[in-house]
Order: sequence, then C-alpha cells, then structure tokens
Amino acid sequence: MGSVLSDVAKVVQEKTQVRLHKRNIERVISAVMTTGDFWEIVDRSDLPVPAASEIVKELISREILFVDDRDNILLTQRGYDVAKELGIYEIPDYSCQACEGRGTPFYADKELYRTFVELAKDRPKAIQDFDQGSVTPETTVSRVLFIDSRGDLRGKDVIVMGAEDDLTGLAIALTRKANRVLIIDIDQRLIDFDNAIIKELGIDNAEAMVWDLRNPYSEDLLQKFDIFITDPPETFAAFRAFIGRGIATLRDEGCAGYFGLTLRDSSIFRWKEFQETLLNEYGVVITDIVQDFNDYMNWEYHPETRAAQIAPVKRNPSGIWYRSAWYRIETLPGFKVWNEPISDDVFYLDEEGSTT
Ligand code: SPD
Repeated sequence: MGSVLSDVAKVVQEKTQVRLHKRNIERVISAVMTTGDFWEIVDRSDLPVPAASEIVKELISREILFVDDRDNILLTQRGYDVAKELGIYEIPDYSCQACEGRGTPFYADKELYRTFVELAKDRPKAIQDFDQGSVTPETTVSRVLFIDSRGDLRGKDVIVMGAEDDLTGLAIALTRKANRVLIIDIDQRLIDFDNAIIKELGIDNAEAMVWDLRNPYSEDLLQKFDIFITDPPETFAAFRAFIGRGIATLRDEGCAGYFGLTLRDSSIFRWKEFQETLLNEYGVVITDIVQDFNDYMNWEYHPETRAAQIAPVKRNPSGIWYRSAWYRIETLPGFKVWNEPISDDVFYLDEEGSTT
C-alpha cells in the first residue's frame, strides 16, 4: 500500500516534468481532508499548480478522490482507508489570526496602514503581461514594518525593483524614514501612479522610473544602495535577472535584499537551485525565510492562465490561495556583482509556472 504514494509521485513527475517525492502526495491527501476547494488544496500542499492538479487527477483515477457536483474534491471510502493505513492525517493551522501568521502585525503602524489603504484603492489593476498579481495591503505594510524591524529602513538608500504592482516602494516612501527611495518597474502605469502621489505629498527623497530588468544597470544604479526589494517571477531566468540585479545594486557587505519566493509556481527542488545560486554563486547568506508571509489578491486574468486550464475543476479561486515566503538575504565580503544582459525570454512560464 505504501508504494501507492511513490507510484503516484513517479507517474505525475513523468507527466508534468515537475520533480516530486512521495510526501508531496501525502500532503495533497491531507489537504483534501481539510478543504474541497482545489485552490486551497494547492495552497495547503505547497506545490506548483501543474503538479497539484495532476496528483488530484491521478488520485481520482485510482478512486482515492472524487469530485462532487459542486466541484468539491473529496476522499472516497477507499481514500479514507488508504489514509488510515498509511497514517495520513489532517494538518492543523495554528497560525496567529491577528498578524495573519507573519509575526509582524500590519496594525503596529495604523497610520501607515490607513494612508496606504486609502491611496492604494485607485491602484492600476494587475495585468497578465508582466505576471502581475498584487499582495494584500496588509502584506505590503507588514513588509515595510519587517524591513524596519531589521534595521534596513531608517536612513538607508532603498531600491524597489520590478514588483511595484505591490506598491511596496510607495509604502516605503510614505514612511519618510529612508534616506532615498528609488522605484523601478517596466510598467509605465505604476511609475506614473507612484510619481503622482510622491509629488502630491511632497516626498522629496523618492522617485519612480521605468526600467526593464533584462537590461544591465547603468553606473548610477550599480552598488549605490543599502537595501533592495523585489518579487521575482520564478523561472530561472527571471530569478537571475531580479535577484542578480538586486545584489548588484548593493554597495558593500552587510547590505540586505528582500524578495518573495512561492511554491505555487516553483517546486522545492527549484528552491534548492535558487538557494545554491544565492550561497555559492552570488556569495550572500539567507538570514530569514518567513513561509506564507505574502498573500496575493486574486487576479482578473486567472481564467486565461494555464493554471485555470489544467485545473481538475472549473471553479475559480475565491479566497486567498497564492502565497509566497518572504526571504531576506545579506551580502558577505566578496559577494558577486552580476550585471550581464538577459536575452532569455522564457521569463514567466515553464513546466512549474502556470499562473501568468
Ligand atoms: N501571476 C500570478 C501573480 C504572481 C505574482 N508574482 C509572485 C512572484 C513570487 N515570487
């Protein structure tokens, strides 16, 4: 019986090319014990959508799961028997309801939170072109407070790169605590939105400008900052572009970078490659990983995505299901300044990514 998990992992890995192990299958079965909603199952399983989808389909074909007439995914009697025999249980969620599990409550600075929510209500909507999908206002404000609590905000020169759909750069500017804030993004709408607010509020140490991260930095951006913040799409090319460029903006050792990494568009095996790149190639250390820190609001273009098309059910997500871990890295002596052009246009989609 135990071999069923390994067998499903093998079959699904062959079909999807997403690397898997038997405990990934166990996590899906555990998730189904808690929720029938496919998108919540993806969330609780910590798996790329193509893998979670194909695992559910495979378990349906083996009569371990079934789909009811309201698109709920449920265990069959055989499924319960398999779970009992293999010792698979429901996994409880004890995360703090007040701080939403981040450990850094957004309401610690109520004024910043209220101002940000008021300004963000007119934000440009997330578009598919650049894999946009904004985090909740609670996430953005918690990011700022987290960064401040690590000593990475006050008096620091901060660059926010290619992720301004989250308005993290704007939120940092609103604190007026950094020495300088530079926001760069490929999307002119976001740059115009930020610059209008920056001007209206008379924030004179912040500016936003359009930049395509595939292009190498000019000298005025290289090694000029103390802190970078970004949120990369998760193909290897995109990771290299966003994080490599971020590190290249840092002026010396002891500087820090912040970014989100998700398991919804990349596997734990790819995380290993990302982490090896950080440690072995770029010469930085990972100081913090807060799992599920970043909550993303659902994006309107979801029905157009591969994720929606390969899902085992047609029902679209209703609650938050797409989350990412919040990483903090720190430069060590001899860290690498990487500033090559990026020609690879496989930027958003590959076998693991599907939400663009
Ligand atoms: N396309 C869905 C929204 C994805 C937002 N980007 C998340 C990147 C995590 N590193």
